Amino acid sequence: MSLLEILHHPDARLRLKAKPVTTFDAALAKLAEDMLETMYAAPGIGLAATQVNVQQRLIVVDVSEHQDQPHIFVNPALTLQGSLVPGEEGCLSVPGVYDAVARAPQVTVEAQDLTGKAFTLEAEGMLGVCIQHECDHLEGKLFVDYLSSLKRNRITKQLKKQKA
Ligand code: K2U
Ligand code: ZN
Repeated sequence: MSLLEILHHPDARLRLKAKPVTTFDAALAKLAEDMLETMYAAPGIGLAATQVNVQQRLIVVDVSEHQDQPHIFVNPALTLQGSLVPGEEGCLSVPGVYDAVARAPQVTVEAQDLTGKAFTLEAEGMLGVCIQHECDHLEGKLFVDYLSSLKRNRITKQLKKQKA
């Protein structure tokens, strides 16, 4: 297994739209394995392929207490249910920044596993929030995009300064 480099905002590659996975092979399984290792090491509870500069529709999530219940979603498609609820979010691609984002309380995920087999999962709570956050990454969207332009510009300036 390998640790992958996580891209940091305002890297333009984080804004690329991921493409559907069409080949379910050992390379895909290795990527998912490396993404999980990278996520656990960060530490984090979710990671999208976009964040490691792979523009494929693949996300990994593990919100379990002992980090032993990984979920792998290939080509995830979400159906959101319920009125939006605000919650504190962070992002491995926006280090050190936490702010409120409103998300749907329930989500139905239609996805494929690493063999290409389709499945459906009903998620709520932190799992539902994390899945919505990761699927935003596949669209090139970051949680800071939900904040005011004033906050976003200040965050971008701060991260550019840290990188310099
Ligand atoms: O996409 C990512 O950067 C992973 C996020 C997932 C996440 C964002 C917002 C709300 C829940 C999950 C990282 O895991 S952020 C770091 C973190 C770590 C533990 C708990 C919550 C957030
Ligand atoms: Zn993120």
